[in-house]
Amino acid sequence: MYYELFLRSFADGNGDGIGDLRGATEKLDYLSSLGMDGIWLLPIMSSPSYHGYTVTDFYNVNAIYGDIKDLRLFLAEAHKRDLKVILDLPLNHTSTNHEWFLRALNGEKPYSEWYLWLEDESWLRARRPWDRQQVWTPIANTFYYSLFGPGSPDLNYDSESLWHECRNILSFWLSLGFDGFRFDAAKHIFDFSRETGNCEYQHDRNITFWSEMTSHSRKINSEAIFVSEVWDDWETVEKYSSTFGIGFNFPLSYVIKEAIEGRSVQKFIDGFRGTMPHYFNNNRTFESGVFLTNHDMTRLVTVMDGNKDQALFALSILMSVPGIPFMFYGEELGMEGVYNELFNEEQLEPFPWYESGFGPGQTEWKAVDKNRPGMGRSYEKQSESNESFLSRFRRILLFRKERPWLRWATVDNIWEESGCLCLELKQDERKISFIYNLSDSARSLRTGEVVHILTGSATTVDKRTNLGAWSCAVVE
Ligand code: ACG
Repeated sequence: MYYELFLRSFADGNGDGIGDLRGATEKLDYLSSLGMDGIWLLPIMSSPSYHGYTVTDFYNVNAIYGDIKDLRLFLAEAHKRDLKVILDLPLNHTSTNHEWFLRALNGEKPYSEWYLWLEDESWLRARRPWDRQQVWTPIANTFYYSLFGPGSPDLNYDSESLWHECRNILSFWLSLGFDGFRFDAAKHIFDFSRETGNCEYQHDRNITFWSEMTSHSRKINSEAIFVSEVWDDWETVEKYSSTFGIGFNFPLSYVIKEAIEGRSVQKFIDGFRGTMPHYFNNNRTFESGVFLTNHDMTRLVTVMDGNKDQALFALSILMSVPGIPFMFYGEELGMEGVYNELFNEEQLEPFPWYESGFGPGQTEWKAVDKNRPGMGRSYEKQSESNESFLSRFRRILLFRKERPWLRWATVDNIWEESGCLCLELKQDERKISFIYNLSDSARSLRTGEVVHILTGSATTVDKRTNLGAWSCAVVE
């Protein structure tokens, strides 16, 4: 299990109100107590943006987070606790303030070749595939290609010397002790076609690029971990995943949430078959990075309209599917937040350590709105009770932690019975069944002896189980 950590909002180690590496180092025991095996660190390189995806120096830590020494300590302390750490690396673009871009504007080589400039007026008609936004930004007498907006000019990987630079970047971070990378925007390396003058994903060329980068990394650390961010349908995710070893399963995150919203077992079964086909057999060439939400999405409790039982139910489903679960920071507290593309700080609010909103380590870099003091959402408040959202959430995580074999399990069967969803998994001699009630009222069905209630309530009498609303029972 991996924890997706946004340093700025997590824990402050130097009293400036901004989360940093020292602060996060202090909280590693907390992450271990949640059952985590690793951390996905959102970008930490020098950057003018709060999210860090527009980089100004690929070989340095953003000064607000600390320095290389702080990073080494963070990595060493994480490793002491058997926590792997992967770095989010946005190689698709830079900041407009990156020296490379500034020198490119001056016409200096090789930098001028490292970005994409308008060569034909007709290219201006190109639009971003998913929302039809324009992709060319005017500057001086020309335009540069910038799929993610004017602040992030795309790098042009037609240039050989850029590939060389990327290999150096990977070597740099791996030598510092990172265990691998979450490769940002993996399908975007080549996403503009000179031939048609349109945005078009060139999947084969992208995969060639990533094969080169991952094999280079494996020469430095043969066990390096790579996770691809390919936000797309299942077929596209699958195309890329073998190269990386782990591919984020975006479609599954929708299937789980939509099935709950629609209270539809059939929707889940159809979606699951479509988004996890590789888990029905043993011959896998990659694993799924499974998750419910991330920093580009509305938070879990908010999606569930504030219904915490449904949120825990969603987590129970996630914790029973094969693959590697990833969890966005703060979801364990039931933090709320709506994703807003233009101002996406909304779901990045400071992690509330204290009920008063203040105290040592608390970050205060932005105003809080959805997760205010006194709402009972803090770590402090929720640690007082065994029945708090945090305590219930943690128990579900620990259930998974105690069954590491589920990562490699095969799905034996998935079916509907008496309005409930049943999922059976196996590996060698091991077998486990999950029974979920995706509805607002109790259901009764024939089962084996329930040994564990992952969330909600269940009672078994004479092999008949009465399963409460939004409950998940386990027969093992
Ligand atoms: C990554 C990071 C994100 C970051 C960047 C840029 C990339 O996680 O935080 O932005 O460094 C697209 C890209 C992703 C990208 C997101 C934000 N994420 O592919 O790599 O945008 C469709 C498209 C997707 C698209 C998604 C966005 O297919 O490509 O993601 O919409 O909503 C079904 C469909 C599926 C569809 C979904 C959603 O599932 O099957 O195809 O996805 O529905 O409709 C950061 C900041 C930004 C800043 C940028 C420079 O967060 O604010 O601008 O950096």
